[in-house]
Amino acid sequence: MNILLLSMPDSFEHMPAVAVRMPNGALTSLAGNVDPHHRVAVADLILVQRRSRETVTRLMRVFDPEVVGLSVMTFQRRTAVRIVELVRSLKPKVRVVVGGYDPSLAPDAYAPTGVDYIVRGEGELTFRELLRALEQGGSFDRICGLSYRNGDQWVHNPDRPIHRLEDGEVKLPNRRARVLNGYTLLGRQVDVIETSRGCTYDCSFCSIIEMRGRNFHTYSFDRVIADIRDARDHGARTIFLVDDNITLNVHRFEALCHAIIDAGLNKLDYFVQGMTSAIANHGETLAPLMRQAGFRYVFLGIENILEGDLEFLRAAAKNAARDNGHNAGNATLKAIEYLHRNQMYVVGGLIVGNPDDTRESIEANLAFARRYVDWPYIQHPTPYPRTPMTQAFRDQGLIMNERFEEYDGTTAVVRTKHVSAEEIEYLRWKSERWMKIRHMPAAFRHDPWFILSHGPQMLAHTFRGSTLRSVLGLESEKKTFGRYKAIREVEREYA
Ligand code: B12
Ligand code: SF4
Repeated sequence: MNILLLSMPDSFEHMPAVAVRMPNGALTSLAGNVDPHHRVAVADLILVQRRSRETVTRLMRVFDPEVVGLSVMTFQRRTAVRIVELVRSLKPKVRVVVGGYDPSLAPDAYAPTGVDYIVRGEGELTFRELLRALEQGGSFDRICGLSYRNGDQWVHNPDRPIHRLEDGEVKLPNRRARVLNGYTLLGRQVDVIETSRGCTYDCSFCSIIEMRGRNFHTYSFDRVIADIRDARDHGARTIFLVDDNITLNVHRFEALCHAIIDAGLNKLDYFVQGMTSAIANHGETLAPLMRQAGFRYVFLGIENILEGDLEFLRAAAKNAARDNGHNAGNATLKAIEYLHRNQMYVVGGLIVGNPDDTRESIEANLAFARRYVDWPYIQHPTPYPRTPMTQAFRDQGLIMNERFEEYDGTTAVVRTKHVSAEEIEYLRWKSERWMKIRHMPAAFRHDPWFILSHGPQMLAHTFRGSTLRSVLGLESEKKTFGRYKAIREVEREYA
C-alpha cells in the first residue's frame, strides 16, 4: 500500500520556522516498522509551513496514498482537522489515521471529524497491525491501542502494553521515507534520535504519565549509535535527543557519552533535555563528559524558582540538590554552573502563571531567567488533555480560553488568582524578547553565515509588532503587544 505520513506545520513562539525546523521522530519510526512491501512517504509540514495545502495536494496527487496518517499535538488539532478535510476532498475513499499526544489523550475530539482510526499511545506495532488488517480485510477488534468506527459508534480497544524497547522489536527509523527537505537548527541540518522512552516522575503539567504510565525503557547503545550514524549519513550535523527524560539514569547517560566518543560521533552537536537535579548532583563527572561527547545545548526543566510553584507543578523532587544524601535546596544554580563551566548553553524551561502566582512571583522568575539562562524557553501552564494540572485549573475556575489552537505554551490560556491571563503573557513577552537577543553573539560565533543571512528575519520574528514609533518609545509597549497578538492570530492559520 502507499502510505503518506504527515506532521503538522504549526509552530510556537520559541520555534520560529526561520531558525528551527525539526523532523518529527514518530513518523520515521512508524515508517521503519511497517511491513517492508509498503511504500511510505513522510512529509514534515513545518518545512513548507506556509504552503501546507499546496504540498499536501501535490503529495496526494503524486503519491496517491491508500492510507494517510497524521501526528498531532493539541495546539495543532484545528490544522489537523482541516488537513483531514482536504485529504478527503481530494480522495474520498482514503483511510485516515491519527496518532500522537492529542489523539491519544483526547480521542473523543476526533469522533466528529473525517478520521477513520486513532492509534493511541506508542504507534509502531499498532500501526503495523492496522495496515495488515486493512490489506487483508481482517478485523480490528484484536488490535490493542486502536480506536475505530463501527457504524455510528467508535470502538476503543484496550490499551497496548508499553513496549519494552530492550527486546529490539522496534526497528530503526526509516529516514529515506522523507520526501521534503530543509531541516535546520540555527543553520545546521538537524535530526532527532531516541535513546529511551518514558519517565518515572509525575510533573502535573506533563502529558507523559497519562500517555504511558510511569516507566523507563531504553534502546541498546548499538542501536542508538547506528541511529546517530544513520542521521549523520542523511546529512545531520546537529542531533536532538527526544528522550522524555534521559537523565533519569545518569550512569547510563554517562556510558552513552562514552559510546558516542568511542564511535567518533562527537563532532556532531547534540541538544538534550535534562533534569536540574541529575546535572547538579552528578555534574562533576557528567558535565565534562557531555561536553566531550559534543553536547552544546541543554534544555533544563527548571520549571520555577519558587518552592510553592514547584509544589503545584509537582516538580520539587526533580529540582532538588543532594548533599551527602540530604536535601540541599534547589538544584538549578548548581546545574547551570556545571553546564557553563563546561562550555554548554542552558535553554531555561520555566513555567509562569501558576494559580497562586502574583505579578511579583512572575517577575522573580523572569529576572532569574534574564540573569542565568542563555536562551529562555518560558511558557505558561497549559491545560493539555488529562494532565493533573488541567484538573487543578478547572477546579479553581481559572481556565479562560478553550481555543485549543492557542494551547501552544506561550499563549496564556489560564489566569492566576491574582493576575489576568493577558497580563501574564504580556509580562513574559516583554522581557523574553530581549533575553533572546543576548544569545546572538554565541550563535554567530558558531554559525556566522547563518546568523548574517537569517539574523534580520530572526530579529523581525522576535520583535514582530514593533514599529519605529514603539522602538523610539513613542507608544506604549501594550500597543506593540496588541499588534503582536494580532499577528500571532493570523499566523495560526496554517492550513
Ligand atoms: C522532543 C519533544 C519536543 C521537541 C520536538 C522535536 C521534534 N520535532 O520531534 C521540541 C523541544 C522542539 C518540542 C517542542 C514542543 N513541544 Co514537545 N515534546 C517532546 C517530547 C519530550 C518527546 C516527543 C517525541 O519525539 N517522542 C518520541 C516519539 C517517537 O514518540 P511520540 O511522539 O509519542 O510518537 C509515538 C506515539 O505518540 C505514536 N504517534 C505519534 N504520531 C503518530 C502518528 C500516527 C499516524 C500514528 C499511527 C502514531 C503516532 O507513535 C509514535 C511511536 O511510538 C514530548 C514528551 C515529553 N515527555 O515531554 C513533548 C511533548 C510532545 N511536547 C509538547 C508540546 C506542547 C510542545 C510545544 C508546543 C511546547 C510546549 N508548550 O511544551 C512545542 C511545539 C513544537 C512546535 N512544532 O513548535 C507536549 C504535547 C502535549 C499535547 N497534548 O499536545 C508534550 C507531550 C510535552 C508536554 N507538555 O506534556 N517538543
Ligand atoms: S521529569 Fe520531565 S518527562 Fe518526567 S514527568 Fe516531569 S516533565 Fe514529564
